[in-house]
Amino acid sequence: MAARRGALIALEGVDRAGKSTQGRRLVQGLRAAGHKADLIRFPDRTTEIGQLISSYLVREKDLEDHTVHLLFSANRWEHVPLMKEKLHQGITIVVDRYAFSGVAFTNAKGNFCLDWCKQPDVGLPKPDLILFLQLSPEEAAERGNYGHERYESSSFQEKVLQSFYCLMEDKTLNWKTVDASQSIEDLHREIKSIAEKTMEEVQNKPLEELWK
Ligand code: ADP
Ligand code: 2DT
Ligand code: MG
Repeated sequence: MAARRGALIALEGVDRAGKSTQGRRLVQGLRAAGHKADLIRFPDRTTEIGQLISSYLVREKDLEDHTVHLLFSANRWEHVPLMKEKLHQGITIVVDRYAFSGVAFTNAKGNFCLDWCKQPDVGLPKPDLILFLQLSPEEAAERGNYGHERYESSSFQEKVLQSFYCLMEDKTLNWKTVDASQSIEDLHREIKSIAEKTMEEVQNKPLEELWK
């Protein structure tokens, strides 16, 4: 029998819902429980493509909208060979944002349909679980003001949320919504338990391709 594989777990949600906090905490918690787990943040601003994306987000550089959409996708694709290798070695990969942020943010610009937005990411490793951290705009506001990066405004974030809801209608994907207003530790416990259940369920199943 083939060796057990790791699970691919994506964290999505509105700004300040706690994706980065929970991503770090989940990998830490899984490792402490004896699992092999790694974290990837998308965009990964450390690669050459990621540095271009970062200069766009901090408004140092203007990039045409199609171009930047494709760069975000390329920034995922450049990780795919290593992601697949790790998953097949039994390492669970937690991704802080994935193709769903890619689609939701570009679609929120208004002149890009969901279908066009999805195409560059078709065939990426399909997440076994997508955790959507749900938080009301009021509660998010209590966690601090928006920064100065592109996309950080409440009107734009509301459009992003509507795009996420459209993507969540796809029942071929394993979306699970969690209440992100809980304390960091309570939410961590809930997320870790859902993650471990998924890891158990998919360990002998083949890795699938996204939107294919
Ligand atoms: P995201 O990556 O979704 O934008 P972060 O993990 O960076 O969110 O968290 C945004 C801010 O909210 C940080 O200051 C973080 O410490 C705080 N925070 C995260 N989770 C919680 C929580 N469950 N309760 C209260 N504050 C939180
Ligand atoms: P953070 O680094 O704070 O998560 O912000 N984005 C992200 C896109 O527009 N497309 C994508 O494919 C991805 C992964 C969301 C990153 C910002 O970049 C946006 C917020
Ligand atoms: Mg974050």
